Amino acid sequence: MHSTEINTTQAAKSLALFCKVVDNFGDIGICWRMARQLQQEHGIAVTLWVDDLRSFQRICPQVNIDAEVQEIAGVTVRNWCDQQGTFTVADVADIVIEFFACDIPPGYIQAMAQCEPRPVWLNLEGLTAEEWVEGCHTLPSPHPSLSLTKHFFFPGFNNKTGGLLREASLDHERAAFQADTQTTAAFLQKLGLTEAEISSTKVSLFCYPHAPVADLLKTWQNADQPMTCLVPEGVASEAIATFLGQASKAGVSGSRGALTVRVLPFIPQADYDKLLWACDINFVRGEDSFVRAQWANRPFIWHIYPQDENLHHVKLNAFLKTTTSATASLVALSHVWNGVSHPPLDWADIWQAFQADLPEIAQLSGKWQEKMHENGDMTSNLLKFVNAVRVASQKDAV
Ligand code: TRH
Repeated sequence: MHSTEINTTQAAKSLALFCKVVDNFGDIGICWRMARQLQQEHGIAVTLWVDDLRSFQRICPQVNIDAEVQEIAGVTVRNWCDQQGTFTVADVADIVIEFFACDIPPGYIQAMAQCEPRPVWLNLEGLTAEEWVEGCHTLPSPHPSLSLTKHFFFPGFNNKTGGLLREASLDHERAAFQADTQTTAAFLQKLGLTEAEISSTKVSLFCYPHAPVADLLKTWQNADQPMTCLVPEGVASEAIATFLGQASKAGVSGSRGALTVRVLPFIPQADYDKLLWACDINFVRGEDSFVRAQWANRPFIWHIYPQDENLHHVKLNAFLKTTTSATASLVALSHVWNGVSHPPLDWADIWQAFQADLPEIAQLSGKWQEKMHENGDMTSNLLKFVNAVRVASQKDAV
């Protein structure tokens, strides 16, 4: 926490991360992941302010939705609920992050303006591969009336951006899991998969409700190899219920032709990684699962978060242009999956072309991962930037 004394050389020790859950799980998913990494890998005392503990509990069952303050995995979690109370400089952390431009409490901002030195204040933005991000990353934005400056921080896919969230031990854990078929099988068995399902081609499915899931399921039904589609409860419920002929509830499964669909419970965030590692192909969405799929070493298809005026199509194409793992078949499937194109092609043709390219896509994905590693991880990059801002502001103060 802050003191009113000038603190010239010390590195930042505390951080407050403000998270407003707009919808779904990505907002809290990203904040929770980053909070843990800051604490575990960098020893920062993190306070995560979150306004929707119920959503948080879906991805982290330890969350007590009635607690005002709680400690989870070394992170202080505070229920952010209309706190109009007066904050003092003692409440202000060395680093203050507002996620996705959420408005942090005005009283907190007032207290920030009284701190010496000022905290480093960042607005952590959403992920996009569009080029304009490079010009906006780390830009300062002075407060209109207080002596405070906020900086924009953008995740991204090159070293002109903040990079992507990735824990230091992730690659090692993923490789060990994937190399050990018994561990993988035990994980899948725990989720209810039969032996036959475990040895089939496994696809995880996480998408928004408007995805053309029925078309895809029909295609897989006619596959020449057994396929198992693993879908967390609450995802594409309507299309899944139609396929199953019953409500899409955790534990329910059904088969038609070559395809078995199994509904999984919505699993804790750490296990979601394992699901991606255990499957042969992953359908992911939004931001966080999209990034996790890139570290899973498996081909994936992204369902992008929909935006007005089809802005998301621009973002999707920006990514497909940037990534080195997009074969023409992957682009074609991504386009129909996201409604960018409605070609008169048969779904079976699109899927078959993608399937034929899977070995090549897997190889290209490995190269893409290596390229992303060169940018460093977002949390470390963010802390480097924070230190640079602190050093610069201390020089200005002299
Ligand atoms: O849930 P998302 O669609 O989230 C977001 C939000 O909509 C957000 O407002 C928007 O800005 C962003 O998308 C682009 O998808 P995402 O980002 O993949 O987040 C899902 C989180 O849920 C991720 O941390 C993984 C986690 N998860 C689990 O923990 N268990 C599960 O079973 C599944 C399917 C996901």
